[in-house]
Amino acid sequence: MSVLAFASPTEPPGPWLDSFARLAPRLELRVWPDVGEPAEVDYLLAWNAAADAIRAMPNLKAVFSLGAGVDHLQEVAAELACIPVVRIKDQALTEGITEYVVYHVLGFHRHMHRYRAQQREQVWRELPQTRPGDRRVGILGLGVLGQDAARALVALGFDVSGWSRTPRQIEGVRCLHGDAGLDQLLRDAQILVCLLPLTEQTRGLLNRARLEGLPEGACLVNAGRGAQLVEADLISCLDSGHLEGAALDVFAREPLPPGHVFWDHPKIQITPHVASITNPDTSTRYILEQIERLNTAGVTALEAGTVVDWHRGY
Ligand code: NDP
Ligand code: OXD
Repeated sequence: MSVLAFASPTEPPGPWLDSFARLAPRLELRVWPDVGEPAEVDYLLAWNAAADAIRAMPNLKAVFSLGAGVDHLQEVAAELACIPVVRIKDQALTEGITEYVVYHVLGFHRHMHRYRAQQREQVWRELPQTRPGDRRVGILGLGVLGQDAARALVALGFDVSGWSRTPRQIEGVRCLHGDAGLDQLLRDAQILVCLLPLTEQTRGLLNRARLEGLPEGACLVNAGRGAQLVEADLISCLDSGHLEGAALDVFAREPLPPGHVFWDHPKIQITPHVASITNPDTSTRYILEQIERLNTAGVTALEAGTVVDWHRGY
């Protein structure tokens, strides 16, 4: 019987154990640090600070990140060089992100942030209504999530550009890459959406120079990772009026510390890293399918695009 362990100091194991017990009764389930003999563990489900567990388990056949991001495993990337690390690719997760992005893009597009400010001042004033085709949205990251969000925005009629590391082709989307592509996207984007993974290249990407490169009055939606945004630079661009609003789901420190300047900022909307919450039931099915592929046909049979390449960092 294969042994699967769960390791996360922040995520409750209960829903995952229930899903695995129901869908894979032949797997033996253990929860870190009470895993008995660590050498017996075949597969690890890891989220946030699972480095000790990974270091303790010498015979892992695969590590599954309990989310789409794998930056939480970067500190053990060297130890994971010979073990496939698989991230979640799940329709429920993707739908959640697309809903979050569409919600905020529509909100900024229809000036809901400005109407909220007017309401606080008891101001009755009509703001101009722009057609979606005249609203330019830029998406940083055209992977599983960025592509889905881009397609949904195109379907609503928005003028959508996207940026990736390598060239991409997506119908209806102006696909850009490289430094010149980023400059072009920022120059145009009235609403900027970040769905990038956190890597050495994307850390601090949204700094003052790049935020100032956005058109006057632009808005930011960040559901990638908090460390991609230089927080003080966002505040000064909002306070100077260069940017009109920001919807932030991810933060350099999570939970966002009490008293942080973001909490009370009138131009910032905060959600607690819930743009999409990993669904244990559908994700368990995905993980079991990958375990089956690994056992029957080896690492190369794992779904393309979900196995982490530590050279590129995601
Ligand atoms: P993917 O790996 O499928 O896509 C990543 C995209 O980012 C790709 O298009 C990739 O380019 C691009 N990219 C990476 N590095 C660079 C770079 N240096 N320059 C330009 N483009 C770059 O990831 P997902 O779409 O599945 O997820 C993206 C991120 O979303 C996750 O890593 C996580 O941080 C975040 N996330 C947030 C959630 C939340 O609730 N807030 C939930 C789930 C995920 P290329 O196409 O060339 O490879
Ligand atoms: C993430 C996730 O990577 O929740 O943020 O999947």
